[in-house]
Amino acid sequence: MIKTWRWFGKKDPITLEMLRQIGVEGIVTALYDLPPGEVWSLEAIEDMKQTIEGAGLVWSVAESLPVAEEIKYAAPTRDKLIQNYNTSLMNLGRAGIKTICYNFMPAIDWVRTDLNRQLPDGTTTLYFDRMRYAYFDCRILQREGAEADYSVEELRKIELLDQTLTKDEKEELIDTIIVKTQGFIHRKMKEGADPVTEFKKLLQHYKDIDRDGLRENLTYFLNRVIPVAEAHGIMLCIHPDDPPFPVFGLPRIVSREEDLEWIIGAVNNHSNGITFCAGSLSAIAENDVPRMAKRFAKRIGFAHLRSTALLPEGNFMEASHLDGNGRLIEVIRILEECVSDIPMRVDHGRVLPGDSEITHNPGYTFYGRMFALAQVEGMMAVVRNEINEKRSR
Ligand code: DNO
Repeated sequence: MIKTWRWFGKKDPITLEMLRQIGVEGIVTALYDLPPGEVWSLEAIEDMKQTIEGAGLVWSVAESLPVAEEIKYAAPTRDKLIQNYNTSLMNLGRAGIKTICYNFMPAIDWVRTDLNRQLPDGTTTLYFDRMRYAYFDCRILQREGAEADYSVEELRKIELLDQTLTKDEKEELIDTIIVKTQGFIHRKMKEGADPVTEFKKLLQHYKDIDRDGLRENLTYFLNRVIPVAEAHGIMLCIHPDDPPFPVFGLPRIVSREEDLEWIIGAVNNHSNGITFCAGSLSAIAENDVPRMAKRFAKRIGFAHLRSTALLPEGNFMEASHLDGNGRLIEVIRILEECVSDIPMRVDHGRVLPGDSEITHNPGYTFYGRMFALAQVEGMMAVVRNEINEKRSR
């Protein structure tokens, strides 16, 4: 696999020079200044490409070419937005960017409740605490009917949290769940807007959309964009839900083996691909991540390598890249055997000494990711050796 790195553009304090020096081969980036739905012009794409190539690297993946919410909830404007999406696809294809990552998570991308959970060795990691999430859902968001999603015991814990969480902790929960995590991946809050009110408005659009409805909207989208992707030699790779279960009463349709099976069958075309995010998929016990890698290998165009530690009571956190339910050694063995030429990047590094001095987006530290990349590189080297030996026998 090709070693790539998510880079946040010219404003990213982690420079392309730094990346070249640590052995990164390709860049994963997006035109972050453009809101979802807007056309990526050929000029803007070429400009980004030249910046990357000027530093001796290549632009391997566009992540994400974001799908506007209106497409996900089937607003009357969706056809126009799909047209824009296709124009961006064509422009990317013309510029030679052939791997594109997107997701179809309604209203909210990845969800964590704590961005700096202290580990015993002093480093910090991203964490999902089910009760804090539930507290946010029932008491901060006050989502209608939310209580029905929790057990009596859990509702009692929510009540307890209401008495123990400080005002600052409550504010921080809002900031973490709907401002910081969402902010850097395209959905910036409007200046001066109240995040909770904004998020509630967004949820309203999905009030009548269930799992089947969302599947229908994804099919509608795929039927219109995959032919364009195919014509330009592009593989459009859907990113799994993170975490892979419904949140805030919203349907999630890219979570399990059966979902991936359904998606690749919905439009049976090689351009309808998968971003194999081992980290997202590993956040529920029922997902056998290596088995999924094997089953869908032919449609995997891009890999996100990280792993999850599943904890009691529905909590989880990022595991070491050598550990956890992602079982990366096995995943790497499968991907190196079946799709050795695809780009991969590590994801969600810990915060290591020195990282707090370099401004970074949550999960996207320099040293933490460099450390993970070295671990992954080591696994890849061993696996490649094994494969070569096997093949020469
Ligand atoms: C979070 C990432 C996601 C992912 C997008 C892809 O850190 O895993 O933001 O890149 O959902 O569309």
